[in-house]
Amino acid sequence: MARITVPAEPYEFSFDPATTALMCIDFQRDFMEPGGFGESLGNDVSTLRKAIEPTQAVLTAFRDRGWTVMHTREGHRDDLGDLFPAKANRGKPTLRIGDEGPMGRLLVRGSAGHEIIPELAPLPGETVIDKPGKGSFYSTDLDTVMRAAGITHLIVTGVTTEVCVQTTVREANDRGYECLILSDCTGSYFPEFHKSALDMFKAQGGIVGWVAPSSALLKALG
Ligand code: C5J
Repeated sequence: MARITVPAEPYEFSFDPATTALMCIDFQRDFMEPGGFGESLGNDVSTLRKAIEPTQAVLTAFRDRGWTVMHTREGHRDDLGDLFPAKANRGKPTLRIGDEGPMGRLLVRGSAGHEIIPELAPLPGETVIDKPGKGSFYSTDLDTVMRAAGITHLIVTGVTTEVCVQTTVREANDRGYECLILSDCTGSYFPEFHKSALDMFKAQGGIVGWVAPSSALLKALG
């Protein structure tokens, strides 16, 4: 397939759609909607919602062309056997992972809050990776699935920029994947962390990846 070149920072990002996946990281109700895990930590979840519309446009572009789309979800086993005390107790929250909330048990697989928001819901045939950690490679088969599909490049969207997106991009970079992070298709509860995470990705010649707005990608696609 012909390569596509996107104006990006620190310099243009070039990819072959046949070896590229669109990654949608943790667009779950637990992070994006009132009553979920994100709000239980004291966050204003409305800050993440501006990433939805641009991500929908990129998803549509990939789906219309039949290109690879993958989703991740952060969450735990029903018996919480994959939840370390270090994660469960961090911050001494009033509600912990596994506790009952308005959308079911917080960050537990199978609960309503663990689902991806309807606006960005996976379609049949799209890979969904369930992960217990922040990074999408830790304790999952994502690397195997991507290598089997011949994927070498990732176009990254998701929440939150400085937590699961950043951890995943760093893990991907160390495994040899080239990552373009779409600045407006990611979001954080903390605008300053969003900005500094994006700045870090592209610093030092793109030490972990490239950054561009979704408009630059969509324009490059024509
Ligand atoms: C967090 C995530 N923030 N998906 N998870 O705990 O970024």
